[in-house]
Amino acid sequence: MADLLKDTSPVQAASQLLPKKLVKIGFAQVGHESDWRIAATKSCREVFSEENGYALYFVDADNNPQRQREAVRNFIREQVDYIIIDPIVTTGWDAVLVEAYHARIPVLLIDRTIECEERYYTAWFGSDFVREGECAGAWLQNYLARSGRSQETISIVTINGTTGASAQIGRTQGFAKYLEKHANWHLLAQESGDFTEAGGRQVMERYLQKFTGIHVVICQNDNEALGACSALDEAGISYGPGGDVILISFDATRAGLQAVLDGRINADFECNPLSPPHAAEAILKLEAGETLYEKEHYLQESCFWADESPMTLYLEDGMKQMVPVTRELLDSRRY
Ligand code: GYE
Repeated sequence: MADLLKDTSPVQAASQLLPKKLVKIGFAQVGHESDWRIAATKSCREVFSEENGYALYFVDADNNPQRQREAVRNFIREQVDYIIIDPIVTTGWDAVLVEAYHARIPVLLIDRTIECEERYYTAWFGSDFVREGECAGAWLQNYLARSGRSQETISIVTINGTTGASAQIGRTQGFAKYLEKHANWHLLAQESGDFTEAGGRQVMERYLQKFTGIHVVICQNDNEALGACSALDEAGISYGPGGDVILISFDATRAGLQAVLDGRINADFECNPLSPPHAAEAILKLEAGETLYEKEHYLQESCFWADESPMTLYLEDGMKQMVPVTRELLDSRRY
């Protein structure tokens, strides 16, 4: 005991007895619709743990924008220190953001974005969804050229994500640039599968009743793609490399990349779910009294396919190499 007191001043000793002040975080999560979302939630819980000095108020809005806005209002009432939102849709946020602003609670956005004045959020960490859509378009263009099908009429259907989500809007816009370039590419239909496996399956079933000779199916996430696979299996239609239908997906989750490796999905465009550690880093800076100068922060992402041969995508703002999915690559993935 005496030894202990020798090294520690009475003030320090007393402060060590006090519980550490936890930083209160309110996180309004989209829901639990996909593998990607589960990975994002897991990352958030790991990063904002009590052990790391946080009290996390976590709300799963179950894909209901109204519920998500209410969650944020409750965070304001609870006077949390920071609010993190992964907004289901881009619109409808004005009033709530103004309330947070007047309550002087910094708002951090992760993953999806909000259409609002910049002053209403401190920073955003997420993906370039337009670029993801462009990558999918550039890949299809190259793939068709390699298969000697550049001049063929190509019938395309899209299974979109949740309507009005920035991920849906961006991926659609990015791919649309390539649709415009190719008069022989025909978009037969685009319906929302709500980023779920059940949604993907139902939409694909409807498409198969309506259309014959679909050449390309674009699913805006892996869960929808897996749902589409079930519908195609049931209809006895082959897909993936060597199949009748080219299947394109987004996210590159473990299940998605496994499907690439298994020859079910042709190409998968990564969307990185690990933005919570970046948000935590920003919060540490704010806690230390630092100013964040940059508002928008894009995460690193890759484009995957099962082919080992090199393929370069030439995009408006640079190049991207397709990465082959191998067993080793899959084993080394964090989510
Ligand atoms: O693609 C999907 C998820 O917002 C980027 O939401 C995210 C999307 C992701 O449910 O799997």
